[in-house]
Amino acid sequence: MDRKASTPKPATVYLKDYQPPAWQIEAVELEFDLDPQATRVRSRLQFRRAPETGPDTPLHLDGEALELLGIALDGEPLTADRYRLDEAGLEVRGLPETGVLEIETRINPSANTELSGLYTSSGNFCTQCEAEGFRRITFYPDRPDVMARFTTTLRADKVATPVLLSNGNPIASGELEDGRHYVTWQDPFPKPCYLFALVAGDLGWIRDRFVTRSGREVDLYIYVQKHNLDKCDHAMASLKHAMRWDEEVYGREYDLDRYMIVAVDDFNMGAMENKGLNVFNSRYVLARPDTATDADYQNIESVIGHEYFHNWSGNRVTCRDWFQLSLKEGFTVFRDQEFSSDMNSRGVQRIGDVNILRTHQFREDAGPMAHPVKPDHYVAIDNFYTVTVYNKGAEVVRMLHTLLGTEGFRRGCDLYFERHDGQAVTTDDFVNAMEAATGVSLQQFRRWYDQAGTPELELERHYDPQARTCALTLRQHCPPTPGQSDKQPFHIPVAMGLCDREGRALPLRLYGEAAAGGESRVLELCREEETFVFQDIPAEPVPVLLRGFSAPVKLALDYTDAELALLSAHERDPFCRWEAGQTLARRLLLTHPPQALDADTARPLIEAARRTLADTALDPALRALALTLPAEGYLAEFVDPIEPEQLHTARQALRLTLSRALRPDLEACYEQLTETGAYSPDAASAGRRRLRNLCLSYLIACEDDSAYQLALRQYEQAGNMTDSLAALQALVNSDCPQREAVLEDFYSRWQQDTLVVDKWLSLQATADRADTLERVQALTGHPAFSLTNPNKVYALLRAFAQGNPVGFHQASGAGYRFIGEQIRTLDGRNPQVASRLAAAFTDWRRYNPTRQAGMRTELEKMRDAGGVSRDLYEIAARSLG
Ligand code: 0A1
Ligand code: ZN
Repeated sequence: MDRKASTPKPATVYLKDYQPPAWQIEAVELEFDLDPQATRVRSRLQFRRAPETGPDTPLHLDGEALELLGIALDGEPLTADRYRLDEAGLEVRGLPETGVLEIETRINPSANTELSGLYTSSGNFCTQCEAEGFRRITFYPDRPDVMARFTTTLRADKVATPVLLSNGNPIASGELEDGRHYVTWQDPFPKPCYLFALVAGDLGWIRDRFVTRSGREVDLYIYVQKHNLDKCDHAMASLKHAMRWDEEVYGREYDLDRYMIVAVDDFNMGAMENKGLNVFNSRYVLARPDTATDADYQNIESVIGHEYFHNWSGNRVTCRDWFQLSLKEGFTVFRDQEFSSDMNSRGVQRIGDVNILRTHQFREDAGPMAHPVKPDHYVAIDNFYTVTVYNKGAEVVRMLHTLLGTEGFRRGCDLYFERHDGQAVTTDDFVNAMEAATGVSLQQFRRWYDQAGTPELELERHYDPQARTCALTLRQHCPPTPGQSDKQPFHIPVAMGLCDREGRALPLRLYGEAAAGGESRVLELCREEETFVFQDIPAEPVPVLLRGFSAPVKLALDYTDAELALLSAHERDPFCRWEAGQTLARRLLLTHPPQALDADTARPLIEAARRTLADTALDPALRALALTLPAEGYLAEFVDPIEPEQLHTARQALRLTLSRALRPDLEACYEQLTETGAYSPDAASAGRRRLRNLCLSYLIACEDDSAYQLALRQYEQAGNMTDSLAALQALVNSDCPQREAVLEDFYSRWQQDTLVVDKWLSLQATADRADTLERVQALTGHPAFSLTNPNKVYALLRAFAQGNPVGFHQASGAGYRFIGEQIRTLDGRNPQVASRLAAAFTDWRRYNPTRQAGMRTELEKMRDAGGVSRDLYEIAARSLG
């Protein structure tokens, strides 16, 4: 069916149309009679007309998939002429300036497959209200600038549903007739409805206590399904670390008597910062050494931190409208990145964060979905929980930190929280506070919020031996993005240094300065082109730019291979040091055909790798990062068109060359790092495992029996999931005759643990085999898979579409057809998950004509399908342009 003939085009929402709310809700009382098929929701809304609002202005209440049972004003039922009900909600006319509206609705949580609003997961009730899920619970002005005090009463069967939770503190509870019971919760902080939550079910919990620095006692709870109670300790420890860190680094204390976290298996995203009652995807809570990898432990710490930090950056101060999403998300990602840096290794964290940004965000910024950190229009806001809003948004906050310094930035944050506590504000308010607290003008800096696209920086260097000066000319340019053809120059902080030919740092004195100002400094590039002249430079130096990746830009440097080798051996900034090695590897991969990537061609890289393997003074995690070849997704940014097979073959060829040339070194390093003690997820131990498992993955590239035996032995003897999974992955990607048997063994051992089964699915979806597509297709019928569980869809289908470029982009187009069909099926059940999966098609123009045609056909089918969701329509239509 053609969508245009059947369904009107979904409406676009524009930032320029923002109007403050005509009505405020001062207090809400909610009563839930919980039942899986028919939950009744009674709400009492204490409303007040805003002073600027005319007396005839109706009150609009959003509502979606609700059955209206009754409506009354100040105790009197409302007659039908006073309100109008349509698909978007309810409009009530002729209201007094203030009063109480009572509304009763009925909803069906067990039929809620979108997982937005109130739904059931493993028989328990839970909610997801961000961004616009509250309107699927009751009629309400579902916008973040309407903030109210919530009191919530939950009633349910006492045996089936012993635990009844909502935001704030419990103020009453008791028994009811017919075996039911109730609990009433009160949240003293006014909040937008997207922060509302309820959870009810038969859950177990662990409990702990945190004393804030002013001496307040806070009860901490983690609720899970009872069989998972032995997997909560790491999450609880992470929470306490996060609470302490926010006090120490930002001076922010927790504000309620209790903090609750609930883990659920069915969740569209990672986790949600509902006031005092965070709901988490169970993958970001549950960990035990035998079931979770080091990466899982790390992610749990980071997501627990992220949601906790939202209590201030998001909840106490929230967003005026959804265009301001990065106000809370960019800032909070910056905060969680810094938290992880302080808990683990700063260098490793930064390289990981830059990798995500450059592989995913740069790609988004260069494609049809490119949008500013503060978008100016959307069809479905759920599509804008993007790497641009989150990760580029965090880079923008990081640049503010770099420009203002740690103390200036902290003063700015203090002022921001002080000025706006209890308010719904904009990214401009955030920058204003930074300016007011420091006196630094950020007028031009604001462009980072409004202009999409990744700026490109070019460096020209000139050394004058007579004058002993080194002139660095920096030029910036930003390519056009959809709807923004001309860009104004950005305000770009460039952290830099100069070093001599032995790798020693040189003191930096800019022309006109009386004395050198250290060996590292931040240049501010504001115009399209600027020249910085350094004095007293005895010989031609090697410039080191973007230390710590100080700005989200692409930097073109004309380094010689010798300069790159020097930096990769001596540069003190971990990011720049790593980057130099990656650039060397990238040059090799992109300038030679795979068959030419032999030991002769790769000699400089082999020697650098040999030194790294033996450099026991260097953090093993940094050594592992230095030895990891650039990802295919990152290499793709440098070629046109993208030929996935070519990139893959080149990378595999270089891996084999390194493996053969370094075999004894790899074996020695592997043996040296063998550990026997009890598992600990700390950064140092995880770093050692990372390096050891990287050695294993190189060794198995040789495809011989001794490497297979090594991997099989590790699989059998592993005392933790990190080592077990790394061995399994090495085997699955090899031709080892036992690979199928080991895969089966893994499944039979772990089939009861849904999160471990996700790993098993992903391994197969990303396997480097000719028959992976057929395997993935077959797995959609396996009892371990379910299209209704987002984690399963991500583990199998997204892993294939986004983590297996060779399989997905196979020349026959079969990968496209398969994923396209899955997306269309999924769209009828869960549009958010469907549109996330559709992201695999958005940059179809980057491929050759045959692939373009295959991808475009699928996008057209999505866009034109009858009854397509707003979410999927927007992704498909924007992609097609
Ligand atoms: N605010 C959450 C992310 C989140 C967003 C939307 C959701 O449902 C559509 C769920 C969670 C965070 O940043 O952690
Ligand atoms: Zn967030």
